Amino acid sequence: MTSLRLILGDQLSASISSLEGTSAEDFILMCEVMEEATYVKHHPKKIAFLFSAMRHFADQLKNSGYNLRYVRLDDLQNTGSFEGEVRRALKNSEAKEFIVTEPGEYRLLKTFEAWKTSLGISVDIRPDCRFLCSTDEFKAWAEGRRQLRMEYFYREMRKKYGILIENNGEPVGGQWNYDKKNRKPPPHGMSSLKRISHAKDFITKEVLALVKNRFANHFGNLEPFHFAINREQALIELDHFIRNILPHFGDYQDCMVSGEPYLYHSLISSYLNAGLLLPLEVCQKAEKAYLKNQAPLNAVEGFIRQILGWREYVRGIYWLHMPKYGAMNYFNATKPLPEFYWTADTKMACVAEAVRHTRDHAYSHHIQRLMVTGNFALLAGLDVKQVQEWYLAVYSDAYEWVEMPNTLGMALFGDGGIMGSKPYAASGKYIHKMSNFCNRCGYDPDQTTGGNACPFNALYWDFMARNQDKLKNNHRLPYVYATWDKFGTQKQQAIKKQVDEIFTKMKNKIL
Ligand code: FAD
Ligand code: DLZ
Ligand code: SF4
Repeated sequence: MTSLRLILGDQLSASISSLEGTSAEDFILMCEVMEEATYVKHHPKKIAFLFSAMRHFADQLKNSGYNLRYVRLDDLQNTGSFEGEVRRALKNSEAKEFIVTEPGEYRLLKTFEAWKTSLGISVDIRPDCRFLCSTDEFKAWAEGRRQLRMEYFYREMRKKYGILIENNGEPVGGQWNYDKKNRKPPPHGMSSLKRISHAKDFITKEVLALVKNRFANHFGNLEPFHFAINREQALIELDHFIRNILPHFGDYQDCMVSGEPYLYHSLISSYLNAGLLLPLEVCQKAEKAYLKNQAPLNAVEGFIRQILGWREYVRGIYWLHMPKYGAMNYFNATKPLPEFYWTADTKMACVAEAVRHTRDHAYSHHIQRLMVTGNFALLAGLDVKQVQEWYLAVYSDAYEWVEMPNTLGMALFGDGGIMGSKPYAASGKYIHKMSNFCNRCGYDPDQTTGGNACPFNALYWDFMARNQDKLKNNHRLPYVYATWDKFGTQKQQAIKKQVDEIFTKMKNKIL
């Protein structure tokens, strides 16, 4: 039976399940569509990366003999949507079956499922086997558990894939997790190692011109553009990371430094999420570096945990709880997203720095996403939908399956504790300890009230106080409430007044 097979922009892997069993008369469809490029206003670097990677992958498939139909954004007949393009491709075709690998976003899964009744041919939605834990497997693991803690899930995954596991089934080194050795504050003068920059070929130059022309009103700088746009280049970046940077990954994983967006992070999330790299090969390469004494165990274990543990876990959470997950808002957070998330125009040096990294690179490392922009949004009670939309738009690695649990669950505790045992709320003291941002800030991280007190401090206490009914029974927070009580009425009122002033400044765009 002749089939039409759609490959999405984040399904750029030769092993994708939608290609399995393709025969000579089948044809493959890939399309650049406005609907996908604008359902949130994606960062221009993300659009350029995906379009260039899609065009390179299409060429690779053509060269391998696939019968490929590629629709460019500026093709005159482009209807602008997947549905329009699939229907157009089906016209005058013999196809009796539509095949697609399950998408990474719930809204698209619903679209494809609806086609089972509306498309007029058979529709086959196949599992995405690039992930290391299927959605059914995660569901089975979650069944009957009161709490879905990542750490226990991760141990199961280590055993399943035999990664950093001794012959007797015990973890290499005797421990499952070496985070105690990580999380060091940044040493004075810390800077990162040189990163790889890829030369732009004709395809990428064409895409850059297209994106510059069509998406000029999206937040973010398109150039300089240095992303890998095919598997070969992504592998070069991965190997460079493993050889030169991975040895330092663990120690300084949580550091933040002015003018240093990357530090010792791998920068591979966009490549993994689009399918240029596969999670198992990345974990195995890192494990090999440990076995060959090229990187210490705390670094390698910490890195592997992010991919084999966190990445699979957040996907499991997303599919387990959608669509209810998307509607959660545990703290009823509804304050509008302040303009400085788009302009970096704030006196808070930490927030300005994180937004600048985001604008310039479509990237900001995990701790900046979590403990700066995410933490501010949590403490200030910013609207969870607006915050999620921001994260989905501004990062080149963002797709809802990974963005939503990280933003709503991890950063905003909007799921009420499905992902975390307590909110990642922190005062300016944490940021001061883990970064050098406060040295260049107009605010003082040691002050909670007063004209130049760090806004994170009063906001932290106010967050705890105003959500006391929801958090007071949390077994990890009694000391926080004991301290709050010890403050006494006068100090508590001063903090409340400080917070009112912070919100007024935020409204007047002078925070
Ligand atoms: P490294 O620090 O080098 O980590 C290695 C790899 O581990 C990453 O490439 C990534 O694939 C994986 N990883 C690490 N942490 C996580 C995590 N929490 N969840 C899933 N995978 C993880 N990651 C995305 O891929 N897309 C997103 O849209 C996204 N949104 C986020 C939003 C918020 C609020 C937060 C706090 C985190 C978010 N993350 C997201 C997770 C994490 O911040 C990024 O994966 C990481 O910063 C990517 O940079 P890197 O490749 O240099 O990662
Ligand atoms: C993110 C994105 C963008 C910007 N554009 C396209 C596109 O034009 N064509 C396409 O196939 N995919 C695109 N994508 C990726 C999809 O949004 C992604 O496949 C879904 O969100 C599912 O994860
Ligand atoms: Fe951020 Fe406060 Fe430090 Fe300024 S003083 S950089 S606002 S944590």
